[in-house]
Amino acid sequence: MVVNCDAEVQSAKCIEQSAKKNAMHHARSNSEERMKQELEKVEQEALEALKAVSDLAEGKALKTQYLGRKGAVTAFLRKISSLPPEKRAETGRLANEVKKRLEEAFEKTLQAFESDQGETAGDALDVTLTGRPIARGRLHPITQITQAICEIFQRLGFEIVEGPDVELDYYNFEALNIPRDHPARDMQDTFYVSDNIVLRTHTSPIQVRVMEKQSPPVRIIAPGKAYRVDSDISHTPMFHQVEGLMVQEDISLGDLKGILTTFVHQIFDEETSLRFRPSFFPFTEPSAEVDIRCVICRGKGCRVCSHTGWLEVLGAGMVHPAVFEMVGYDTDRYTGFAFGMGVERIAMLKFGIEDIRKFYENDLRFLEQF
Ligand code: 2U9
Repeated sequence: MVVNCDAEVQSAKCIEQSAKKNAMHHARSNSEERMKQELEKVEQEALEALKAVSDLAEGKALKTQYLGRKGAVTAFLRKISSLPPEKRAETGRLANEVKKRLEEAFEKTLQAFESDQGETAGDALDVTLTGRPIARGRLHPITQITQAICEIFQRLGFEIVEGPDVELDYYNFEALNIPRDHPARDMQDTFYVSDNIVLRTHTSPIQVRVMEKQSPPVRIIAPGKAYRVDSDISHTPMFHQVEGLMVQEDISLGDLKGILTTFVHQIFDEETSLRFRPSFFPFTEPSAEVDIRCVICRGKGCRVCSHTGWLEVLGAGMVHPAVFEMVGYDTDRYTGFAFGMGVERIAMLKFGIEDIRKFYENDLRFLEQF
């Protein structure tokens, strides 16, 4: 250290001052050195102690002892403020390095104990306990019956086709020979989306769309949702239909009766007889309503068949020539039959359900039975 002394008289004082400064410098250097040594010692001690730890609790306690709020390393970091400003940064950096190394070492050891503990808990599992039942879903009864119906017709050579629920007035009414003044077109019966767009009131528009694109032979099944403004014990505003259409040369009412008889025998049983009653639909001529012998009382008469012994399950007929003309089919060459059924009605008879609204209450106690 150089001390500037220009006068002799001052030299004693100078020397004294210089000595003081040197001593202070040494003292400071020493204290810095001591702190570094202390730091090293803390680190070594901590690492040694960590090696001797035998469980998680002990490890955690040791971590607090060194790295906690009142721990050795934290205390050390606080002491740095007593160092001369120019030494603080260096010592601080070293202390933080030690802190980081110790944190890593503790983390590694504690994690090892933690995963050991997991394994111990795993070993303690009582494998003789009965398992928790896994909740299993199932197909909605309407979906089950829709599929059963479709499978029967698929085996008879029909193809499944779907179409939009939101339909043009043209496909839902116009192309099906349903006149402008027909009650089905009334706001009271049909859900209108706009002037010429409706929620389809039957799945028949699907068949029109197919015929527009494809020439005969046509043998299709159109399952899906239909919508009508109606709600009581046997009607819901949304319900399901399966309709069918077969068009080719020489299709007769006999073919229709044969196909529907086979269908009824397969969906109910071989003993179930059918009867065809004359009826009227704008899109078929002649038209029929198809009844089956009551599947509940077998014809004796009961509440379900209103003591008639018969249940109405299908509507059907020979496709009206006006419908064929709308899609450009040659009415001299082709004939065809069409039929339709409500899926809910079939499901209610098969499962013995009296109120159609049960299907749409989402009550698992009801749905789980099917
Ligand atoms: C085209 C031509 C004709 C489909 C048919 C019925 C008779 C019928 C009802 C049964 C119960 C509807 O769900 S329900 O209310 N259906 O009575 N449906 S003939 O006739 C068609 C379909 C498409 C191109």
